[in-house]
Amino acid sequence: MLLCRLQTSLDDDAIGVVDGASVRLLDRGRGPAVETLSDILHDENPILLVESLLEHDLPPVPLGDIRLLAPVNGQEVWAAGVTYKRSQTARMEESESGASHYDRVYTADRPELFFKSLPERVVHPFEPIRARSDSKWSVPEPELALLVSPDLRIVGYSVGNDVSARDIEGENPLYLPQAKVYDQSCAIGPYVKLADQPLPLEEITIELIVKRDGTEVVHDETRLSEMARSFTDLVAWLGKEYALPQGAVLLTGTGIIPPDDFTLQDGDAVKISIAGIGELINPVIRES
Ligand code: DO4
Ligand code: MG
Repeated sequence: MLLCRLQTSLDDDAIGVVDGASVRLLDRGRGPAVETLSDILHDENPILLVESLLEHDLPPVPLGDIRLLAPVNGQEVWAAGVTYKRSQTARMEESESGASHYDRVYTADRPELFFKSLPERVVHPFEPIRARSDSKWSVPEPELALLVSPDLRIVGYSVGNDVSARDIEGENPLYLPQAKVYDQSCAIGPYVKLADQPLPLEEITIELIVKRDGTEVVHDETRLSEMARSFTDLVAWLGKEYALPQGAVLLTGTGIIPPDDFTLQDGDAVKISIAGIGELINPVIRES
Protein backbone atom coordinates (compact mmCIF):
# COMPACT_ATOMS: atom_id res chain seq x y z
CA MET A 1 0.00 0.00 0.00
CA LEU A 2 1.29 3.46 -0.96
CA LEU A 3 0.28 6.43 1.22
CA CYS A 4 0.77 10.12 0.57
CA ARG A 5 0.44 13.50 2.23
CA LEU A 6 -1.27 16.08 0.11
CA GLN A 7 -2.94 19.44 -0.10
CA THR A 8 -6.39 19.76 -1.65
CA SER A 9 -8.61 22.82 -2.04
CA LEU A 10 -10.40 21.75 1.17
CA ASP A 11 -7.56 20.42 3.31
CA ASP A 12 -4.02 21.71 3.81
CA ASP A 13 -2.64 18.44 5.10
CA ALA A 14 -4.72 15.52 3.87
CA ILE A 15 -3.74 11.86 3.75
CA GLY A 16 -4.42 9.60 0.79
CA VAL A 17 -3.94 6.10 -0.54
CA VAL A 18 -2.49 5.94 -4.05
CA ASP A 19 -4.71 4.01 -6.43
CA GLY A 20 -3.21 4.02 -9.95
CA ALA A 21 -3.22 7.62 -11.20
CA SER A 22 -5.60 8.76 -8.42
CA VAL A 23 -5.63 9.16 -4.68
CA ARG A 24 -8.36 7.95 -2.32
CA LEU A 25 -8.68 10.35 0.57
CA LEU A 26 -8.90 9.34 4.22
CA ASP A 27 -11.41 10.90 6.60
CA ARG A 28 -9.43 11.48 9.78
CA GLY A 29 -12.62 12.21 11.72
CA ARG A 30 -13.97 8.69 11.30
CA GLY A 31 -11.76 6.66 13.57
CA PRO A 32 -9.38 6.92 16.51
CA ALA A 33 -7.32 10.10 16.85
CA VAL A 34 -5.39 10.43 13.60
CA GLU A 35 -3.98 13.87 12.90
CA THR A 36 -1.10 13.18 10.59
CA LEU A 37 0.41 10.60 8.28
CA SER A 38 2.86 9.73 11.07
CA ASP A 39 -0.02 8.75 13.34
CA ILE A 40 -0.92 6.10 10.76
CA LEU A 41 2.66 5.01 10.12
CA HIS A 42 3.40 4.62 13.83
CA ASP A 43 0.22 2.62 14.54
CA GLU A 44 0.49 -1.11 15.33
CA ASN A 45 -1.61 -1.95 12.24
CA PRO A 46 -1.50 0.84 9.63
CA ILE A 47 -3.37 -1.15 6.95
CA LEU A 48 -6.36 -1.81 9.21
CA LEU A 49 -6.35 1.82 10.33
CA VAL A 50 -6.25 3.11 6.73
CA GLU A 51 -9.11 0.82 5.74
CA SER A 52 -11.21 2.14 8.62
CA LEU A 53 -10.63 5.74 7.50
CA LEU A 54 -11.18 5.39 3.74
CA GLU A 55 -13.78 7.77 2.32
CA HIS A 56 -15.87 5.31 0.36
CA ASP A 57 -18.43 7.93 -0.68
CA LEU A 58 -15.94 10.29 -2.33
CA PRO A 59 -14.60 9.66 -5.85
CA PRO A 60 -10.80 9.25 -6.08
CA VAL A 61 -8.94 12.50 -6.87
CA PRO A 62 -6.64 12.48 -9.92
CA LEU A 63 -2.97 12.90 -8.91
CA GLY A 64 -2.75 15.78 -11.39
CA ASP A 65 -5.29 17.80 -9.35
CA ILE A 66 -3.47 17.79 -6.02
CA ARG A 67 -0.24 19.08 -4.50
CA LEU A 68 1.81 16.23 -3.08
CA LEU A 69 3.71 17.06 0.11
CA ALA A 70 6.83 15.45 1.54
CA PRO A 71 5.60 12.56 3.73
CA VAL A 72 7.28 13.92 6.85
CA ASN A 73 5.29 15.12 9.87
CA GLY A 74 7.64 16.03 12.68
CA GLN A 75 10.34 13.39 12.10
CA GLU A 76 13.99 14.47 12.19
CA VAL A 77 15.78 13.46 9.01
CA TRP A 78 19.08 11.60 9.43
CA ALA A 79 21.32 10.05 6.80
CA ALA A 80 23.81 7.20 6.59
CA GLY A 81 26.96 7.52 4.48
CA VAL A 82 29.37 5.23 2.68
CA THR A 83 26.99 2.29 2.68
CA TYR A 84 27.76 1.30 -0.93
CA LYS A 85 31.20 0.40 -2.36
CA ARG A 86 30.71 3.05 -5.06
CA SER A 87 30.29 5.77 -2.45
CA GLN A 88 33.38 4.62 -0.52
CA THR A 89 35.55 4.79 -3.66
CA ALA A 90 34.22 8.22 -4.68
CA ARG A 91 34.74 9.78 -1.23
CA MET A 92 38.29 8.41 -1.04
CA GLU A 93 39.04 9.98 -4.44
CA GLU A 94 37.48 13.35 -3.61
CA SER A 95 39.15 13.80 -0.21
CA GLU A 96 42.91 13.62 0.09
CA SER A 97 42.88 14.27 3.83
CA GLY A 98 39.79 12.18 4.61
CA ALA A 99 40.41 9.10 2.44
CA SER A 100 41.27 6.77 5.29
CA HIS A 101 38.18 7.83 7.27
CA TYR A 102 35.90 6.82 4.40
CA ASP A 103 37.83 3.60 3.87
CA ARG A 104 37.51 2.58 7.52
CA VAL A 105 33.88 3.57 8.01
CA TYR A 106 32.78 1.33 5.12
CA THR A 107 33.85 -1.79 7.01
CA ALA A 108 33.58 -0.60 10.62
CA ASP A 109 30.85 -1.91 12.88
CA ARG A 110 29.59 1.63 13.64
CA PRO A 111 28.14 3.31 10.52
CA GLU A 112 28.48 6.95 9.50
CA LEU A 113 25.26 8.72 10.54
CA PHE A 114 24.70 12.44 10.23
CA PHE A 115 21.85 14.87 10.79
CA LYS A 116 20.35 15.99 7.48
CA SER A 117 17.20 18.08 7.97
CA LEU A 118 14.55 19.40 10.26
CA PRO A 119 11.17 18.08 9.09
CA GLU A 120 9.81 21.50 8.13
CA ARG A 121 12.80 22.14 5.87
CA VAL A 122 12.30 19.05 3.69
CA VAL A 123 11.60 19.95 0.06
CA HIS A 124 8.30 18.69 -1.33
CA PRO A 125 8.04 16.73 -4.59
CA PHE A 126 8.27 18.97 -7.70
CA GLU A 127 9.62 21.90 -5.67
CA PRO A 128 13.17 23.19 -6.15
CA ILE A 129 16.23 21.66 -4.57
CA ARG A 130 19.34 23.85 -4.54
CA ALA A 131 23.01 23.71 -5.30
CA ARG A 132 25.01 25.87 -2.84
CA SER A 133 26.21 29.08 -4.46
CA ASP A 134 29.68 28.60 -2.90
CA SER A 135 30.07 25.09 -4.36
CA LYS A 136 31.37 24.26 -7.82
CA TRP A 137 30.65 20.54 -7.51
CA SER A 138 27.16 19.68 -6.30
CA VAL A 139 25.37 16.40 -6.88
CA PRO A 140 22.09 14.66 -6.15
CA GLU A 141 22.37 11.56 -3.96
CA PRO A 142 19.48 9.17 -4.66
CA GLU A 143 18.72 7.18 -1.53
CA LEU A 144 16.10 4.85 -0.12
CA ALA A 145 14.45 6.60 2.85
CA LEU A 146 13.34 4.52 5.84
CA LEU A 147 10.39 5.80 7.89
CA VAL A 148 11.12 4.84 11.48
CA SER A 149 8.63 4.84 14.37
CA PRO A 150 9.48 6.14 17.87
CA ASP A 151 9.96 2.52 19.00
CA LEU A 152 12.46 2.02 16.14
CA ARG A 153 10.35 -0.12 13.81
CA ILE A 154 10.85 0.41 10.07
CA VAL A 155 7.28 1.28 9.12
CA GLY A 156 7.66 2.58 5.57
CA TYR A 157 9.90 3.32 2.61
CA SER A 158 10.17 6.44 0.49
CA VAL A 159 12.55 8.12 -1.96
CA GLY A 160 15.11 10.66 -0.76
CA ASN A 161 17.65 13.03 -2.26
CA ASP A 162 20.66 13.90 -0.06
CA VAL A 163 21.80 16.83 -2.22
CA SER A 164 25.48 17.42 -1.43
CA ALA A 165 28.40 19.73 -2.20
CA ARG A 166 31.24 17.32 -2.96
CA ASP A 167 33.96 19.97 -3.18
CA ILE A 168 33.16 21.30 0.29
CA GLU A 169 32.99 17.77 1.73
CA GLY A 170 36.25 16.84 -0.05
CA GLU A 171 38.18 19.89 1.16
CA ASN A 172 37.98 18.83 4.80
CA PRO A 173 35.84 16.14 6.48
CA LEU A 174 34.98 18.68 9.19
CA TYR A 175 33.02 20.63 6.58
CA LEU A 176 30.57 17.73 6.16
CA PRO A 177 27.65 19.53 7.87
CA GLN A 178 28.03 22.48 5.49
CA ALA A 179 28.28 20.17 2.48
CA LYS A 180 25.12 18.37 3.51
CA VAL A 181 22.88 20.74 5.48
CA TYR A 182 21.79 23.96 3.82
CA ASP A 183 18.53 25.40 2.46
CA GLN A 184 16.72 23.06 0.06
CA SER A 185 19.31 20.27 0.30
CA CYS A 186 16.92 17.47 1.25
CA ALA A 187 13.92 16.24 -0.75
CA ILE A 188 11.72 13.27 0.19
CA GLY A 189 8.61 11.71 -1.33
CA PRO A 190 6.18 11.57 -2.86
CA TYR A 191 4.83 8.31 -1.38
CA VAL A 192 5.41 6.01 1.56
CA LYS A 193 5.23 2.30 0.85
CA LEU A 194 4.12 0.56 4.01
CA ALA A 195 6.73 -1.86 5.32
CA ASP A 196 4.28 -4.73 5.78
CA GLN A 197 6.58 -7.15 3.93
CA PRO A 198 10.38 -7.37 3.54
CA LEU A 199 11.66 -5.65 0.39
CA PRO A 200 13.07 -8.00 -2.29
CA LEU A 201 16.40 -6.11 -2.34
CA GLU A 202 17.83 -8.00 -5.32
CA GLU A 203 14.90 -6.90 -7.49
CA ILE A 204 14.67 -3.25 -6.48
CA THR A 205 16.57 -0.70 -8.57
CA ILE A 206 17.26 2.92 -7.73
CA GLU A 207 17.57 5.02 -10.87
CA LEU A 208 18.81 8.59 -11.26
CA ILE A 209 18.11 10.74 -14.31
CA VAL A 210 19.20 14.37 -14.56
CA LYS A 211 17.92 16.35 -17.53
CA ARG A 212 19.31 19.64 -18.78
CA ASP A 213 17.32 21.49 -21.45
CA GLY A 214 15.35 18.30 -22.02
CA THR A 215 18.45 16.15 -22.62
CA GLU A 216 19.67 13.45 -20.21
CA VAL A 217 23.04 14.44 -18.76
CA VAL A 218 23.15 11.71 -16.09
CA HIS A 219 21.47 8.33 -16.21
CA ASP A 220 22.57 5.60 -13.84
CA GLU A 221 21.15 2.95 -11.57
CA THR A 222 21.99 0.57 -8.75
CA ARG A 223 20.24 -2.12 -6.73
CA LEU A 224 19.33 -2.09 -3.06
CA SER A 225 21.17 -5.41 -2.73
CA GLU A 226 24.45 -3.53 -3.39
CA MET A 227 24.14 -1.90 0.04
CA ALA A 228 26.77 -3.15 2.48
CA ARG A 229 24.67 -2.68 5.63
CA SER A 230 21.24 -3.87 6.72
CA PHE A 231 18.42 -1.41 7.33
CA THR A 232 17.83 -2.77 10.83
CA ASP A 233 21.48 -2.29 11.73
CA LEU A 234 21.39 1.37 10.60
CA VAL A 235 18.20 2.05 12.56
CA ALA A 236 19.55 0.34 15.69
CA TRP A 237 22.65 2.56 15.61
CA LEU A 238 20.55 5.69 15.09
CA GLY A 239 18.33 4.96 18.08
CA LYS A 240 21.08 3.52 20.29
CA GLU A 241 21.54 6.47 22.63
CA TYR A 242 19.08 8.89 21.07
CA ALA A 243 15.32 8.95 21.70
CA LEU A 244 13.17 9.71 18.68
CA PRO A 245 9.77 10.74 20.15
CA GLN A 246 8.49 11.80 16.70
CA GLY A 247 10.16 8.91 14.87
CA ALA A 248 12.73 9.61 12.14
CA VAL A 249 13.41 9.41 8.47
CA LEU A 250 16.73 7.75 7.72
CA LEU A 251 18.32 8.15 4.28
CA THR A 252 20.35 5.00 3.67
CA GLY A 253 23.23 6.30 1.52
CA THR A 254 23.90 6.60 -2.17
CA GLY A 255 25.10 3.91 -4.55
CA ILE A 256 25.04 6.25 -7.56
CA ILE A 257 27.79 8.80 -8.11
CA PRO A 258 27.50 11.06 -11.19
CA PRO A 259 30.67 11.46 -13.32
CA ASP A 260 33.30 13.74 -11.74
CA ASP A 261 32.82 16.49 -14.35
CA PHE A 262 29.11 16.79 -13.51
CA THR A 263 27.69 19.45 -11.26
CA LEU A 264 24.05 20.46 -10.76
CA GLN A 265 23.06 23.60 -12.63
CA ASP A 266 20.20 26.03 -12.46
CA GLY A 267 17.27 24.62 -14.47
CA ASP A 268 18.29 20.93 -14.24
CA ALA A 269 15.52 18.43 -13.46
CA VAL A 270 16.38 15.52 -11.14
CA LYS A 271 14.31 12.35 -11.17
CA ILE A 272 14.97 9.52 -8.70
CA SER A 273 12.93 6.35 -9.14
CA ILE A 274 12.84 3.39 -6.76
CA ALA A 275 10.93 0.47 -8.24
CA GLY A 276 7.61 -0.06 -6.44
CA ILE A 277 8.13 2.92 -4.12
CA GLY A 278 7.89 6.01 -6.30
CA GLU A 279 9.49 8.74 -8.38
CA LEU A 280 10.81 11.90 -6.76
CA ILE A 281 11.15 14.79 -9.22
CA ASN A 282 12.63 18.18 -8.36
CA PRO A 283 13.93 21.10 -10.44
CA VAL A 284 17.27 22.62 -9.43
CA ILE A 285 18.09 26.20 -8.62
CA ARG A 286 21.55 27.62 -8.23
CA GLU A 287 21.86 31.25 -7.29
CA SER A 288 25.22 32.86 -7.83
O1 DO4 B 1 30.63 11.05 4.27
C1 DO4 B 1 30.10 11.42 3.33
C2 DO4 B 1 28.68 11.31 3.02
C3 DO4 B 1 28.33 10.04 2.39
C4 DO4 B 1 26.94 9.98 1.89
O2 DO4 B 1 26.12 10.88 2.06
C5 DO4 B 1 26.51 8.78 1.15
O3 DO4 B 1 27.30 7.83 1.00
O4 DO4 B 1 25.37 8.77 0.70
MG1 MG C 1 24.22 10.54 0.96
